[in-house]
Amino acid sequence: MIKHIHTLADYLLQEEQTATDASGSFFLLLTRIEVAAKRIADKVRAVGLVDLLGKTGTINTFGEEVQKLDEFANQLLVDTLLTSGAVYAVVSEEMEHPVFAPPSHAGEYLVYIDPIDGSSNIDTNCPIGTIFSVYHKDGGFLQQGNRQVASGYVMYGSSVMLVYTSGHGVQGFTLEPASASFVYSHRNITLPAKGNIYSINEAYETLYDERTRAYLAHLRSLANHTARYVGSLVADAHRTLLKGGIFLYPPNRKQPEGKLRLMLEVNPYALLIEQAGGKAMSGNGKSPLTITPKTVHDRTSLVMGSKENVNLFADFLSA
Ligand code: P6P
Repeated sequence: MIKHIHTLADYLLQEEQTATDASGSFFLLLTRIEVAAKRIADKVRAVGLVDLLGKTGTINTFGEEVQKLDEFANQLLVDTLLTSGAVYAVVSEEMEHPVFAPPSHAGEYLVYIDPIDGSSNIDTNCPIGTIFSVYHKDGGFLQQGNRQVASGYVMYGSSVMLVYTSGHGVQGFTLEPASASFVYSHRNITLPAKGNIYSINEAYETLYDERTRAYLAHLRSLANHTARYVGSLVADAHRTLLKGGIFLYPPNRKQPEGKLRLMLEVNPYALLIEQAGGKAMSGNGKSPLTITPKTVHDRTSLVMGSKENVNLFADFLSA
């Protein structure tokens, strides 16, 4: 029997054929993200040998130290996207303001990127990733997350995976070294309704509010729960998508608004988790996808994962 090797390009073409308003530029956009992902993966694989370890010595506009790989990945993604003909502008965690495609190449999409998420883990060989979120440009730069056309991530882990949703479930593709193609490996990723893994930075325990602390104490009283925290959102979220449970980055006294970026980290994952049958909520107990951003760099808190786990946390919040 012939085994069909279904690549990302095959899947995108198939999606385009069924889409009513297909202009072809979504195919172009995702295949450009794919090219950039392969090039970043190539550097990540040998980051210790290609002088991309460590810091650039510069501080970004948010007061964060810029890693060499952050700078490399940001420039590569910006160049690859703005020359595609599918993108109008790029918003990046590494840049204060959007960058625009030249008029000759201006396309229909706004693309929001975290070029290397988890960059503090680069030097320790822990999984890191690229997060992306796509909107139509007509809605402007401050759209609610429920207006996303698509969102996804590339995870540079023991294998390189590209996972995305365009509103028809969550699909996963694994980079096959032999063919250098992203091959369809995870069809319609769906979270279990309940999981026994919780993921939170417990070093901040004393900074969390008492209801969050009561929730954590409850989890610890359960025999079958276990804690997993990489400190790289892409890694912690990927595990949550595949195994269920709950990921929490709640407000704490030092970061009362939360740490994660609403448009660049939280909303891409809120869409993925909801498309995979899970639930996401922000500080107000509602889905982050309903928040109207004030700036492209707004921060918020995030709790996401299996519905039963997130609902139990919500019960503790409202106790
Ligand atoms: P903390 C990485 O810097 C990041 O933005 C996310 O990838 C990750 O989930 C979070 O911050 C980790 O933050 O405060 O636990 O180190």
